[in-house]
Amino acid sequence: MRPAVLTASILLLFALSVRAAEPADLPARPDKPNVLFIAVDDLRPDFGCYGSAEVRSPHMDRLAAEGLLFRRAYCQYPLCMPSRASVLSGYRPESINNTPRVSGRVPGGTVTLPQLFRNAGYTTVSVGKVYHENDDNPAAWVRRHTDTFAAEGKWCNGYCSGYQLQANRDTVQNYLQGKRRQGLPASPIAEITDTPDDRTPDGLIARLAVEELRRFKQSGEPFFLAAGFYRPHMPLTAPRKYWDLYDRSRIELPANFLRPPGGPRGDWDEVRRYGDCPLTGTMPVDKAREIIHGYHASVTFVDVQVGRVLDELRRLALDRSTVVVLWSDNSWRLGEHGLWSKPACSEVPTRIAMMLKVPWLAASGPTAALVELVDIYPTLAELCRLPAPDYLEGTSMVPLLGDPKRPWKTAAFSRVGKAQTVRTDRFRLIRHPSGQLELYDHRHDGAEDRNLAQDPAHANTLKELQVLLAAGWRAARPPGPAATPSPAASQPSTRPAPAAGVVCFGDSITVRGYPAELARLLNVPVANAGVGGQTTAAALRRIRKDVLDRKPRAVVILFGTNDSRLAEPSVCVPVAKYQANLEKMVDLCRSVGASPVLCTIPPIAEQPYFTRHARKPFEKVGGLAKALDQYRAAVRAAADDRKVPLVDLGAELAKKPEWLSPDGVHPTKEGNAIIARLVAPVVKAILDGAATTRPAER
Ligand SMILES: [Ca+2]
Repeated sequence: MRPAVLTASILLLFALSVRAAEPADLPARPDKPNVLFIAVDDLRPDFGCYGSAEVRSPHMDRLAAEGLLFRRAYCQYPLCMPSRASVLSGYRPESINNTPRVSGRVPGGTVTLPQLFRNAGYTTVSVGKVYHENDDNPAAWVRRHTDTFAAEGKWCNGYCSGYQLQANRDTVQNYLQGKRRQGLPASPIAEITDTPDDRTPDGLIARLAVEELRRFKQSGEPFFLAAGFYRPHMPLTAPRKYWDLYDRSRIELPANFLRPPGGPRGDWDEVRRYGDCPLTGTMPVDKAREIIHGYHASVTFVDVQVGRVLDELRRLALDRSTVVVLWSDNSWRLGEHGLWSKPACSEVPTRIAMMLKVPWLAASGPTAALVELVDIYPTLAELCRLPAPDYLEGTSMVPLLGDPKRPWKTAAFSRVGKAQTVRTDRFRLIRHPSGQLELYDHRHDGAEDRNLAQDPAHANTLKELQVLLAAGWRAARPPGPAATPSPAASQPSTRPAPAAGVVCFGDSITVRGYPAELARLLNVPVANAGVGGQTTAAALRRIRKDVLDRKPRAVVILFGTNDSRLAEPSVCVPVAKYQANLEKMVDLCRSVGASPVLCTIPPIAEQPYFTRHARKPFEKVGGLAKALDQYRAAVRAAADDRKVPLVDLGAELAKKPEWLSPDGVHPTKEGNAIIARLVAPVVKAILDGAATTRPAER
């Protein structure tokens, strides 16, 4: 081989090896990524990409392969209405009274997910069942196609039934109104007809979504397109060709079809309302097979409709600039424990399907991390760099996109009315309003057949899970973005926290990362013990684990941005109580030999703040600035009373407006550095043993 050829070959090899090491042809992140938001009603995570050999779903499988498939995602309320209200508002159901509707039933200042995008200049469009109520949250949408079906004819009655046969359309109202128990005929749970896809509600949804995509391609406007499909929610009205894909004689009933449950699990009244299901007693085996058959057919039918939309996105080359998320609002029991329903705290109804594709990030799934539907809102906000409201009760899943095996939430939470459940990596605990408990070990009993709540061998586990359930979702969140994660967020309660020279104890302002800057400036370990959304009241419940057990020398205490949320009575901590809480924190720190530092509340920019919070409660006390000054006065009073060094962030940051991000509350990256520079000399004096009472600057 001649040297020139050899050189060329080596260069080619080098080029190939470099190329192979890079992710395959990923587009750059667009300035304003679009969002395609696909909801599928009552979809079990029980099809192709979830490991089912029976249920065909090639389009969803492809989406999952191109993005991140969540194997353990849970809804917060296994019922359409409250689940959707939670996803779209960003609140957990209990924070909005398990509301079925968002309009008028969420706290003032709520910015719903589509509203956030609309505020940012996106064209927001809703097609099909997105909210449960067709007319819910109309202000959030530039266009809505939710009522099209009713307008086009009676074939889409009630929950967009899709019945084609006149006899069934005539009796669907009896089903909806539960009139079967009065002896009136009601429509059946399934219907098989040779209907073209586009004559079904879901076919129409796909068609409308495709038309919207073409419009967006032409106009070039950024979009948030929500498409909500009705199947596989009952009635099972997929066209015949989808039924024909499955052989009913080969359909198997669940292994625990006739196994009595180990605890109360609710009824299945929703199914008993259909004309062909038994009003009492167990489901006949033939009917059970028919329902499972129809459910499988419906999943494949919806998969084809989802595929039509995804194919068009690709054909228009919009897939390179569009984030796609697909999720189900709840799951459904297909005969497990002899039940046919969703509203229960068990594994089957609460574990849902979810997948996320971000075009500028390489496929990285699947992940077994515990995630929750309420996480979708902060995830989309972060991906599109929109200022998420500070009340959000989920956690952005963006870190999982690059690292699906990283430590994540220690638990997922769901509820039905006053029944509550917590799911950890291994266990599920259900607490009924009666006090009755169910405990399941998923390592050995994935079907939840054996309730271990009375088993003495599991008494300690039961206790631990009860503590976890009582501590709630805030204590189960993943480690924060800062260098040293909060132990509360990442570890079970019994594990001792690692020692730290300095602990920064606070809310989302702390989470954002000034502690890492502080560590760099002081060259000592600094723990970030910030938890977003927290007040002093909530923080006192975790101070032992997050602060005191670390035996720090100094503790920087920064709270108040949430305490002062006058517009949200369930969050707000009155000024006097705020001061008392701060003084309690000071005393507790000193009880373990740590020196506390108090900070006043940083400034808040009114304009963005009042897009998320109601203004009226502040007006009553003379405005936001005045309210914050009252809280700052409480910090100063606590510092005076307890002789604690004070960093007056309120006054100092007001001189440096560049510290504040556009959301009006949180620091920019530069802001973190500014806060760290203000705090550092006070902490340094403590570490040097110089400051026992007052900082030099005060
Ligand atoms: Ca549903």
